[in-house]
Amino acid sequence: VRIPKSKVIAIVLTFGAAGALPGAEHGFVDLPAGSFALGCVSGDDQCRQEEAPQRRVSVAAFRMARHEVTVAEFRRFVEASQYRTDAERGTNDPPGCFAENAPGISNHDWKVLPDRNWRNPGFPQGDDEPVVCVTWNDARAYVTWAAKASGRKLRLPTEAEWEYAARAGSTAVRPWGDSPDEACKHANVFDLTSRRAHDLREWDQAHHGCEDGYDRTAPVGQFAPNAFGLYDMIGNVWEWTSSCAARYPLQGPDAGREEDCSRHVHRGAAWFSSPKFARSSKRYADPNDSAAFSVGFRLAEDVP
Ligand SMILES: [Ca+2]
Ligand SMILES: [Ca+2]
Repeated sequence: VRIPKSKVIAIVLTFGAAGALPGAEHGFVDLPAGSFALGCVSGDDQCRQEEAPQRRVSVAAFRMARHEVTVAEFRRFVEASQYRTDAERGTNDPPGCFAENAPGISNHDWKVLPDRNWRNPGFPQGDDEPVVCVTWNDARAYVTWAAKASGRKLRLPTEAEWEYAARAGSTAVRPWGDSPDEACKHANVFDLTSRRAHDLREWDQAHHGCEDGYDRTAPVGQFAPNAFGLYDMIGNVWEWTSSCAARYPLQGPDAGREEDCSRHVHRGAAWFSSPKFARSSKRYADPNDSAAFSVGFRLAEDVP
């Protein structure tokens, strides 16, 4: 589907004093119903078996948040609800969040650490950066709270919706085209900046051959949006979806799947992702209680 930018309508949401909706300051984009080819595009030599076969699927109209949920937005939820994340309570297995145990240390020392959580992911984060170290359970709790607080039909996107939104009509490997070295205008990925900040002598993943300026997470919305006006769909942080782990092919956006709902799919790769991960069709499933310094989420909303 090809949608002219002029047809992409930004929804400006307004709220009363008590009605602060997480994500509202950045807004949502109305996405039209459409069909698209989900999964590996032909000629993508990084494509993995779980991304195939490519299949045409239809998506109903919905809304997508322009940005990933930020630290400030997540803090408002925590302060209003007294919620404690899985990693803070240590109720996940293993307890804590996958992180660096010291800045710049080899990736061989990255592991789940009990004292890492969204308040302390192991590197400093500004309020406008995407929240990390949140599990799928935590994302669901946030969405449930935000929907009730705002009276809106907020939810996580399905993975089909996510890919439809990320592609925004593109049939290339990435929303901007096929080249990973073009990433740095469009996404915060594992680039030359990230490489300098990490001692990755035994790192088996390649970096992107460009400079995006951020060694770890970046404030949301720093890079060019895609054709739908959405920011950071690729890179910055992986984004939890509402879709249970399941093999392709999908019969519809989510129908007919043999599902493992103890794991959910996250999409889009992150600040420490190499080119083989930072692709529109890449999908990864993790346990519902898994937290990582590279995984967050964004909101979707039903059209009234
Ligand atoms: Ca980067
Ligand atoms: Ca992202």
